Amino acid sequence: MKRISLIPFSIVMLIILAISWVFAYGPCTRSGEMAVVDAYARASSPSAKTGAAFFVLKNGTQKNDRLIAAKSDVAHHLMLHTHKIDANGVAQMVHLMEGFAIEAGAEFALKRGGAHVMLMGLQRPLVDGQKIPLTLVFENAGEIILEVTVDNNRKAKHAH
Ligand SMILES: [Cu+2]
Repeated sequence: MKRISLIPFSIVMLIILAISWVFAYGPCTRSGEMAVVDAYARASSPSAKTGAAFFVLKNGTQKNDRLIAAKSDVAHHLMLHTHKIDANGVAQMVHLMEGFAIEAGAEFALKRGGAHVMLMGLQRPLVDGQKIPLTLVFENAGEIILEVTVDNNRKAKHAH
């Protein structure tokens, strides 16, 4: 009797495992959604009036998308910046009016020395461990509201 009832149970468990696997690791990262991972913010220096936020965007949707704006009450003005090397070999920050493109199914990483959300005119100091609110505005995905942890000591992974 016990042996017989064990077989259907293991089949049910296999089906549950299969379904949960599809949900967890399906064809896209969280299928159908724009995901924001590994977000952190830092001040340019301890007394600086500017800072920056970094994160990785994972476009799990079927559409090419674009981060077109960022909002937060922590700073007077937020801009989408990237770095470009000028004729003298000096890195210059460039304001991207068109924002950051994230193709369908692709990732886009904001990182030190590259693309970043510039926080201009900080309304309060960025203290390590504090969370700051950040709203990201996408062309297709709409608004994503997140909390970003301040980490002034984080080392740049791929800074030039
Ligand atoms: Cu900048």
